[in-house]
Amino acid sequence: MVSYVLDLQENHLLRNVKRVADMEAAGSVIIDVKKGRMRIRMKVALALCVVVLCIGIGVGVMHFVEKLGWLDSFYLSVMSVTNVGYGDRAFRSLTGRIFASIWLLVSTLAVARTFLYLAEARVDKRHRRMAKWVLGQNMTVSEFLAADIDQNGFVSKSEYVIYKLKEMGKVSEKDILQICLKFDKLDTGNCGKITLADLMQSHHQVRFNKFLMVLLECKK
Ligand SMILES: [Ca+2]
Repeated sequence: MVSYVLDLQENHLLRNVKRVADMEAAGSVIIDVKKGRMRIRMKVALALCVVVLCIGIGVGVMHFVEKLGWLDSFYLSVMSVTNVGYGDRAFRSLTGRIFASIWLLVSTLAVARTFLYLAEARVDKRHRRMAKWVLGQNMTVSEFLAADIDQNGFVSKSEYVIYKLKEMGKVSEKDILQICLKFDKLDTGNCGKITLADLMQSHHQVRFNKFLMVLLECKK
């Protein structure tokens, strides 16, 4: 009976979470995913544009200030921006060297950022593919047994959500353990749920501890 009531509460909560999410997104869940993808692509494109701009500026300065040919300018610019730097060519004029000290700093940061965004895009793509694969899988008996965390013979909606999140690699066993420990701390009545009374009690306890610490410091 108790577990039936708890399940009813759980379903009600999950329905509410879904309804709030629906209301907030107003049916834009898919658009949000697309937006996320667009944002990462846009970041990569912008970072690449900055790198190309850095190479372009370098080519211009080397050609007009250092009096190098277009091909040599491009070669030295790419070598410098990509931090390869064979050292077979260098800036000779004072203006060129002053420019290089700032330009190399900016372009190195731009290249580093581009690599960072490229890695981020790759990880994001892998996560999306993983999520799609996990959601497309049907549940086997062994998976059912693994998903039934409290081993009461059935998989509740929250157990299923946790299991799928774990499979997607979005949450680890360690994270779940830490959350469980935090829950147990908040659940002062040890009844398997956090009540308003538990919350008030823990707030009072924190305030009381702070008060004690202030008192002790005053005495010192
Ligand atoms: Ca269960």
